Amino acid sequence: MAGRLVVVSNRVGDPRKPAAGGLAVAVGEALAASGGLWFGWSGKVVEQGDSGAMHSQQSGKVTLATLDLNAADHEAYYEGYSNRVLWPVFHYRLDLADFEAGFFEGYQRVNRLFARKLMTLLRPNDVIWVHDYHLIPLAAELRAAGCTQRIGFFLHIPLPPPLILAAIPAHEWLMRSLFAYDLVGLQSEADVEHFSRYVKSEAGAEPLGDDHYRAFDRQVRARAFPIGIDVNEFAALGETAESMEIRKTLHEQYAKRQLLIGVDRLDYSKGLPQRLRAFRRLLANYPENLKSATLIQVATPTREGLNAYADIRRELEGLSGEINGEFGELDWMPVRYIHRTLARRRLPGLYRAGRVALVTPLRDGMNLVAKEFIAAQDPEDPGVLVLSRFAGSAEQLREALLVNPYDTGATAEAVQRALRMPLGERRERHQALLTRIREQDVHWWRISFLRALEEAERAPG
Ligand code: ADQ
Repeated sequence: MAGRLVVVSNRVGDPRKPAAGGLAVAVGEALAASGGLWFGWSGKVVEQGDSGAMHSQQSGKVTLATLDLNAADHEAYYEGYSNRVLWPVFHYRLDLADFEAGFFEGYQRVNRLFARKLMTLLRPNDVIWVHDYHLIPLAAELRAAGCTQRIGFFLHIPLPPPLILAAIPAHEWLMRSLFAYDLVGLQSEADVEHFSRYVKSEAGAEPLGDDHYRAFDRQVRARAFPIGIDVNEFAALGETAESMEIRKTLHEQYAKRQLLIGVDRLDYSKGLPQRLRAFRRLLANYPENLKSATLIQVATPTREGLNAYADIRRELEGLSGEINGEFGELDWMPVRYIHRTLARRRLPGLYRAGRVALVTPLRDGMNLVAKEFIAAQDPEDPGVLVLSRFAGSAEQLREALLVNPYDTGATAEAVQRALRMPLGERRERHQALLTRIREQDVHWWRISFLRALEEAERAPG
C-alpha cells in the first residue's frame, strides 16, 4: 500500500498482546504488517474536566494514540447514542431504542473531537480506515476540517432495511455521512441490498453500477467484505498445552455425554433465551438426550451499565435454573451456564470438545464464533454447526444446519439432527465449511478492503 495506514476505532488494542477477538486481531495484524497509527478512545473516563487528553505509545511499528472522554461525553456518545440507539436499531430492536434522551449531540460532539485530534496527527499520504457504528460521521467531520486523504469505513454490525433505519430521527444525516467516505464496507450481501434500497427510496438516487452510488451530491462505493478469522492461527492455538488440557478434561468428564457449546457476549442480539428454550424443547421432545446432552454456555459480561443487559442476564439465569430443576439428576446437570470471559487460548479446546455448536443470534453482522468452531474441529471427527439464518455468516456457511431461532420446535429438531448426524455427512459438511473460511479469512478481508479503498475513485465535492 502506498501511504501509511491509519486505523480509527472506538477502542484501541495493543497489537503485541494476545487479542480478544475479531476486530482487534484483524486490525492489529494489518498495522503490525505495514506499521502505522491506531487512533481511538483510551477506555478511560475522567469524572471532571474536558474530554480530549491525548496519550501516545509505541508498540513495535505501530503508534497507539488515544484520548480520554469525560463522563458526560462517554455517557452520550458511547452508552447513549452508540449503544442505546444505533446498536438496537441496527439489530432490528426498535423496542429497545431510546431516541428521546438527547444523546445525539454528544455523539456529534465526540466525533468532531475525534476528527479534530486526528487531524493533528495525519500525514498527506495516509490511508484512513474507520471502524464501526460509533464513528459513522467521522469522515464528514474530517472532510469539514480539510482532510483530503482516502477514507474507508467498515460496519461490523448489520445495516437494517430502510424502513427500520428510518425510525432513527437523524437517519438521513447518518446515511449522508457515509457518503463522505471513499469506500463503505459491509458484512453481507443483505446489508448491501439494504444500503442500495435506502439510497433509492430515501435519497431518491440511483446506483451507478459497479458498486458505486451517487446521492447527497457525492459518490461512494459500497460492497460486502465478509470478515473472517485467522484459520491457521486459531488451529495452532488448539495445539497448545492449555487447549489440549481443556479438551482432555472435558473428554474425561463428559465421556458418556454429548456436549453442546455456546460462546457469546451476553447481548440480547445473540438469542440466548431462545437458545435455552430450544434446548429445553430438545430434552422434552427427544428423551434419549436425558442424562446425556449437556449445554455449556459461556456468556461474557458486556455493557453492564445498561438495563437491557441486566434484564437479559436475569432471564438467562432464570431459564438455566428452571431447566436444571426440571430435568437435572444427581449426576447430570443439563445446562452449565458460565457468566465470564474465557481466555482466548482456551476456546479451541472447548470448541473441539463440542459435538454441536449453537450459534443462534436473532441478528448478527457476521459472527466469528461460528468460524472459530469450524477451524477448531478435527476434520476426521468434526462437530456440527447449528447456525441462525439471521447471522451474516449464514450467507457463506451454507453447509451448517441453518435455523430460525424464533422457531423453538424447528431449532430443537435441527439440534437433534446435528446430534444424530452420521460421520460421513459431518465430514462432508465440515470440509466444505473449512474450505470457505480458509478462502475468505481475515487476511483476505483486510487485503481486499484495502485494495478496494486504494482503487476507489476519489469522489468530487
Ligand atoms: P461481536 O458481537 O463481539 O462482534 P463475534 O463476531 O461473535 O461477535 O465476535 C466475538 C469474539 O469474541 C470472538 O472472537 C469470540 O471468540 C470472542 N468471545 C465471545 N464470547 C466469548 C467468551 N465468553 N469468552 C471468550 N471469548 C469470547 C461484532 C459483530 C459481529 C462481527 C464482529 C466482527 O457484532 O457480528 O462478526 O464484530 O466484525
